[in-house]
Amino acid sequence: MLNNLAICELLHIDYPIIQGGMAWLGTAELVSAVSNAGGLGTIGSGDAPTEWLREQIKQTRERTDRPFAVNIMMMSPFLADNLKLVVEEKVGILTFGGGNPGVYLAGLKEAGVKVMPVVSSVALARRLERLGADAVIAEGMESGGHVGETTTMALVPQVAGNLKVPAIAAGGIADGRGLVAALALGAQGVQMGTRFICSEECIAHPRFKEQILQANDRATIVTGAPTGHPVRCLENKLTYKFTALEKAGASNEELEELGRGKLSLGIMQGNIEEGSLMAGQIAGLIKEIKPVRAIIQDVMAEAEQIIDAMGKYKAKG
Ligand code: TUI
Repeated sequence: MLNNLAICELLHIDYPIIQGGMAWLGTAELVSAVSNAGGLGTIGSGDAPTEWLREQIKQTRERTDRPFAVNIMMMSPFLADNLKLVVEEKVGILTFGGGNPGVYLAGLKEAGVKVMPVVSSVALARRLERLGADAVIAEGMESGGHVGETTTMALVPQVAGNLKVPAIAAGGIADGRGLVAALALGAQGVQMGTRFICSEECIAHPRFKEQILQANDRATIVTGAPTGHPVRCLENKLTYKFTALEKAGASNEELEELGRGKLSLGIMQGNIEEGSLMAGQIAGLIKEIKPVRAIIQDVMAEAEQIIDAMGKYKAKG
């Protein structure tokens, strides 16, 4: 079951599960584990320099011969060089986040790269399909990190219903129920970030993982809306500071200054009060750190069980 999805054929993967290309955490360890388990791992280049990305591509290739992707963050200071590198290195699949990659699509298509931009609106999804996107990842505001304004529940059917290319659902998904819901909404598969942070292979600091395990349904908050870059994180001392500054009408420069360097402080160094702990609303559902293979197998088994059980809703007669 679930082995005839177009997205699996497009990406040459076994299961319709993509690992979100998280900055700092989408490293060779996690990416190769996801791809080796039959999903699509994604290197998260974030705002990392080109040499870091080159090394991660090399290390990923040493650990897997399965397909994997690179996520390019549109706000990266190394955007142009990172794009050049992924074309040179013949990375077959790219995802984009945090902005509109429209101007790069024609060149990437010509280079034979499959492109799957992350979108948070139907308008951008349609524009990018017209420009040659092979699929889109429709990400709802439940997700961690940089967020749009529409929920996954509302966004996915509208994106899927307006596009010919496959849509992948992201934001608020961490188990088989989420996968089945995504398929019901017209998506071809799911992208998960927070669920994969709580894997054995993810290099996130153990204290960050533990904060996700301790989270409940209301543990996250969005800050940064006044700067035009709203970001969802686990609530902590840093988000209280952000909220207070925003209420006091602080300038963009002040807010950006407060945010500088805080992501690695939180997720890599484990400073859970002063650092930025980007995570999605589904954190409250995650209660266990598991190997990547178990995460993927459990999601698939649960999804298949639900699809079977749903036969009971068929009308009689
Ligand atoms: O990109 C993400 N999530 C992110 S990016 C990010 S930034 C960062 N900050 C510090 C260090 C490292 C990285 C953190 N989390 N998700 C994908 C996503 N993209 N969600 C929403 C969008 C998006 C937003 C606007 C896509 C396109 C877009 O275009 C606006 C336009 O120009 O139409």
